[in-house]
Amino acid sequence: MIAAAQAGRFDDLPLYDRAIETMPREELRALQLAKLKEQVAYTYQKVEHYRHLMDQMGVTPDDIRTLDDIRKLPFTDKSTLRDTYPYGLFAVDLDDIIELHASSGTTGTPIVVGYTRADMDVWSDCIARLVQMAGVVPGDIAQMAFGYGMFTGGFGLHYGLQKLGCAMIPAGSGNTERHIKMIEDYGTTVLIATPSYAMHICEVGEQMGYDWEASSLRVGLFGGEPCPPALKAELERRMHIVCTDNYGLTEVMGPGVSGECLAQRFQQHIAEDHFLAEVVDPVTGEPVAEDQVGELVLTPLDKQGIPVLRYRTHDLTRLTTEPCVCGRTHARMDKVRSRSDDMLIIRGTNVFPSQIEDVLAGIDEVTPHYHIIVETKDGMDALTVETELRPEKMSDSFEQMERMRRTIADKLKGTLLVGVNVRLVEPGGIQRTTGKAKHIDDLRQR
Ligand code: DLL
Repeated sequence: MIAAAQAGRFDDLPLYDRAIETMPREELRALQLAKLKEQVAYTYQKVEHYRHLMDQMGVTPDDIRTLDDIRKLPFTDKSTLRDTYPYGLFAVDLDDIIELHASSGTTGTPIVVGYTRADMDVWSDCIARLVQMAGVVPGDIAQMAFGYGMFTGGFGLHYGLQKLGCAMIPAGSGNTERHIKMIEDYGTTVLIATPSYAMHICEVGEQMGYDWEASSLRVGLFGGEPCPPALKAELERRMHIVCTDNYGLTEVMGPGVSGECLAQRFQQHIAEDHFLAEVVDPVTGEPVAEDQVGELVLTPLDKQGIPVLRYRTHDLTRLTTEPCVCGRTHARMDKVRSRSDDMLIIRGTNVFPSQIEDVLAGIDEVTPHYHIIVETKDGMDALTVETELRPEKMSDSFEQMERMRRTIADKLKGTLLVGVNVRLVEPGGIQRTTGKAKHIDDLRQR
C-alpha cells in the first residue's frame, strides 16, 4: 500500500472516514460553524472563567454567526490552565471524567486535562484516522516507544491504533535493546516514538548488528517534537521505513490534531471537523493571510471535559487549503519547526534553533544530534553549539579537526549573523533521549 503511494498512486488507499476526510470544503465549513456555535454556548454555560471573560468583553454565544466571529472570543494560554489548576476549567462533574492527563512541561505548575467518554471516542477516532493516513492498516503490529505516564502520547496513540484494529505492543519508552529484540521477535511493523528516540533506537539497532533493511518494520509514527527534514530522511534511509509525523498538544487533546498523509511529506492534515485552526501574528494576535507563517491557534469543536477556546499553541506554521493529491480536503499545516517562545535573542539578534539545525543538516561530517548552550560571558551573550561527528569523519589530525570546526562556525555565523563557538563532540557524545530531546540550555543570568 505504501508502495502505491510512493509510486504516486493514491486512488486505492483506504481512508478511515472517507465521508468526513474528503468532504467538500463548503460543507466542512458549515459543519465547523454549527459545531462552533454549540461549543461556544456550552463553554459559556459550563465554565465560569469563559463566562466571566466573555461578559467583560460584551460577547455572547449568539454573536457567533460566522466562522470569522471566532475572533470576538478571548484567547486561552497555558497560564490560564495553570492558574485554574487542577479542575478550574473542567466543564463537567468529575464523575463524568474517565481519564486524566497532564502536560510534559518541566517548569512551573503542571496543567491537567480531563476526558469524558465522548472525548476519548473522538480522540481515538482522530488517531485512527491519522495513523491510517500514514499508511498503517488494521492488522499492523504497533510497538509503543512513548512513555505510558501522564504524557498524552502513549495512551493517545495506543487507543487509536487499537481502534483501527492494530495489535499493540505496550513496550513504553526506554530499554532500547529490548525494543530491538521485540521488533525482531514479534514482527513489529509500526513504531511509535519521538523522532529523536527513533534515531536512538536506530543507532542501538545498528550497534547490535540488527539488519534494518531485513526488518519487518514498515512505518514510523513519530511526533511530540519537531522532525526536521534531514532527520526524517536519515531515519528513512537507515531504518528502511516510511517515517511520518503527527502533531498535537495536551491542552487541546494530545496527539491527533494533525498528521502527515503519504502524499504531502512535509505537511499535516488537520482534523478540521474537530478543530478550528487559525494562524495569527504572535505579537499582535491578528490573523495572517493564508500561506503566511504565524502562531497556530486551535479551538477544539466538540471537547466536553475541558472546552478551551482559541488556544495559543506558540507553534509557528502556515496553513493551506489547496487540494491535496491524496484526496483529503482538510487543511494542511506545515510541519512545526519552531515555537514563538523558543527564539533566542543573542546580542540583540534573533536566532531560532531550527536555523542551527538546518545549517548542521547541510554538513556531511556531523550527525543530527546537537546541543545549544547560551551563557553570559564578560557581560555578553555567548552561544556555543555542540555538534557530534560521524564515526567515519573522526580524524587523528588536530589541524584537520580544527579546520572542520572553523568551517562549521563560519557556516553558522553566515546564517545566524552572530559569532558561534563550535565544539566538536565524539560520536555518541551528545546525550540521547527516550522522549523529547532537550536541545537548549540557556544559562544566562537575567
Ligand atoms: O507532545 C502531544 C503529542 C504526543 C503529539 C505524541 C504527537 C505525538 P505536549 O507534551 O503537550 O503534547 O507537547 C505539545 O509539542 O505545542 C509542539 O511544540 C510540540 N509538538 C508535538 N508534536 C509535534 C510535531 C504532545 N509533530 C508541544 N512537530 C506542541 C513539532 C510538535 N512539534
